[in-house]
Amino acid sequence: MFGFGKKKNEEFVGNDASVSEDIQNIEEENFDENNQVEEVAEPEKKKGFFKRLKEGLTKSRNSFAESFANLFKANEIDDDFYDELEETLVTADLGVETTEKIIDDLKVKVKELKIKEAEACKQLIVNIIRDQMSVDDTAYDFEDKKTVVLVIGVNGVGKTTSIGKLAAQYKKRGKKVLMAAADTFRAAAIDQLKTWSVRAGVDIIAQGEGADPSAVVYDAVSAAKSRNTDILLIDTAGRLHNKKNLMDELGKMRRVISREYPEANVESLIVLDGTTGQNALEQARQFSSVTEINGIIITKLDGTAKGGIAIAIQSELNVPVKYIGIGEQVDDLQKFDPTNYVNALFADFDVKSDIEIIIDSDIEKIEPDDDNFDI
Ligand SMILES: Nc1nc2c(ncn2[C@@H]2O[C@H](COP(=O)(O)OP(=O)(O)OP(=O)(O)O)[C@@H](O)[C@H]2O)c(=O)[nH]1
Ligand SMILES: [Mg+2]
Repeated sequence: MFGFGKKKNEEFVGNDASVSEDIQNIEEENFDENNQVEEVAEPEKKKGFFKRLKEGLTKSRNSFAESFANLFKANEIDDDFYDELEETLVTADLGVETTEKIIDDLKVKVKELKIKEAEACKQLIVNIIRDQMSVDDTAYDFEDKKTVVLVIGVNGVGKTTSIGKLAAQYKKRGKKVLMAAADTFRAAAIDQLKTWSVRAGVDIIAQGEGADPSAVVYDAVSAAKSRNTDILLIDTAGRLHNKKNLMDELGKMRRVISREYPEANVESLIVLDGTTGQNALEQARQFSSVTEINGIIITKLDGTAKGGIAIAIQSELNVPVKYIGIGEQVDDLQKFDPTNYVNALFADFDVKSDIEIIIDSDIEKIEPDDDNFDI
C-alpha cells in the first residue's frame, strides 16, 4: 500500500520510502480538512497571455518586429533586400538553416506570384514562417492519457518552475496530478518543488538530498498507480548531454518507468531557455541525439526581443514546441500556438498605423495574375 498514510518520522527503507516527514508537514500545514490547498495570493490581475507575449517580444527597439519593418523601406526585391532579410532573420535567432529555407521558399513564391515590390512580401514571409511551426493535432494527446512527464534540460532553464505551472494548470482542469522530486542533487531543489506543490495544490513524492533519482521515480510511479493519478510530473537535475553518468541516470529513470508502469504513456519534455538563442537549439539537438524527446518547453520569452528560436527549433529538429513560458507566475506558461506566436512576433511591424497582421491562410490560393492581389 502506498505510504501517504504513514506516521511521521517513519524511516525510509530502500524503495519503500514513499513520502517524507516534510511532505506530511506540507500537507498538514497547507490543506484544510477538505483537502483544499490554501489560496496563495497571485499578483494583481495581469494582461492576457498574448498581450504579454507580444510586449515581451517587441519591447526593445532592436526587436525582430522593428528590424522587420525596416526591411520594407526599400522598395525593390533585389539582392540587397534578400541579404537584409537574411540578416534580420539570423539576428532574431532563427539560425542559418531555417533562414535559408524561408528565403528559398520566399523566392519561389515571389516568382510564382510575380511580386515586384518588397512591401508585398510582408504577408508572404509571415505565412512562410508560421508554416515552419505547425504543431500536430496529436501533440497534446498525452494530457488526456495516464502519463508520466519527464522534464529534462540543462541547469537553470526553468524545469522546476514549468512543472509547477503545468501541475497547477492540469489540476485546475480536473486532472489528478502528482509531482516527483527526482532532482536530488541539492536540498534546495527539493524544497523549490515542494513550494510549487503547495502552490499548485498537488502532492509530491520526495526523498532526501543525495537519494537515488531512480528510487524517487520508483516511489512516484508506485504512488501514481495506486492513486490512479492522471499525470505524474518528474523534475530532474540539470544535466549536460555530454556528462555520461547523468545521461545514464536519465536512461535508468526511463527504464524504471517502463518496467514498473508499462501501461503509462511517457512524455519527455526538454526545457530550453529562450534567451540563450542558438545555444538552446544546440542543447535540444544534443539531448535528442541521446534520448527521446517528445516536445519542447521554451521559457523566458519575456526576456528576449528575438523569439526566432521557437521557429528554428520547430523547423530544424522536427520536435514540436508544446509550451512557452513568459514569466514566473502560474499562468505564465501556455500551450504554443504558432499563429498567435507569429502575430505576437510581428504585431507592431507597422508602427505607423498600428495594424496587427491577421494571418490569411487563403493568401497562397490567390492566382498569380490576379490584378487585385494586394496584401
Ligand atoms: N522571466 C522568466 N523567468 C523564468 C521563467 N521560467 C523560469 N524562470 C526563472 O528561471 C529561474 C530558474 O528556474 P528553475 O525552474 O529553477 O530552473 P531549473 O531548470 O529547474 O534549474 P535547476 O534545477 O537548477 O537545473 C527561476 O528564477 C525561475 O523563476 C520564465 O518563463 N520567465
Ligand atoms: Mg530545478
